[in-house]
Amino acid sequence: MVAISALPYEYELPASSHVALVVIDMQRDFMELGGFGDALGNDVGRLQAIVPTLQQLMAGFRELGLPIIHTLECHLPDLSDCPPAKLKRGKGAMTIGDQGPMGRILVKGEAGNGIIPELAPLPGEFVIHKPGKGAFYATEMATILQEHNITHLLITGVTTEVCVQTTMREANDRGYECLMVEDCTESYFPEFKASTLEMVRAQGGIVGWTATAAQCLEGLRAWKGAALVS
Ligand code: C5J
Repeated sequence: MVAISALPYEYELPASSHVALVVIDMQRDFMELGGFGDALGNDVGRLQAIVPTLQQLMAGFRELGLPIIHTLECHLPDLSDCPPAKLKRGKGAMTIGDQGPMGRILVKGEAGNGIIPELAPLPGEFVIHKPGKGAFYATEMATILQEHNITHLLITGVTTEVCVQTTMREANDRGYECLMVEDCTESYFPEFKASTLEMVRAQGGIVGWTATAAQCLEGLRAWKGAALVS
């Protein structure tokens, strides 16, 4: 059995497994000045640091012919799809739907809502627009995973304790084997990232596993290699 070296113990990749990479909300709204993260008073600079590692992981998935699912947190221009709690809360200098330097904040199609160019999806990759924090709420995520027989999800993106963790918990409850890639996720709050990593792998992996991108790539290459010789 091939496995990724992970915490709290090895993340097994049976020959029959189907793996996908989930890249959560690597959008200008969270990563750049003038977006939603910045409007809420956060230091967006912290999030930029994971981009090169995530680029390497995405390149590995593409080289191995494995699927990548990108998500964007966004809303229709009339905000009719926005959960009411989201509109009521999170009020900084600017909030969802307000005009910001890169267009209306968290509104689909606005410049600031796009994925950062360094991590742009390639043709054929899945792109999910999500109105909630989790990738399963009011989206086609469940259908895509079922249609492609996906069993294992490597989860990355921003922010660790909000949309990344919510998606991992949703996926875990639906029976997917989930691993959070620790150097491909980030938070505006380092202590929240550290706590999230600890809590998902606590109690024998109550929500799943954590590993680095290098550990994931090593395991995935071995798994693909084993499949080719069998
Ligand atoms: C937040 C996200 N933090 N993508 N969104 O509001 O985590």
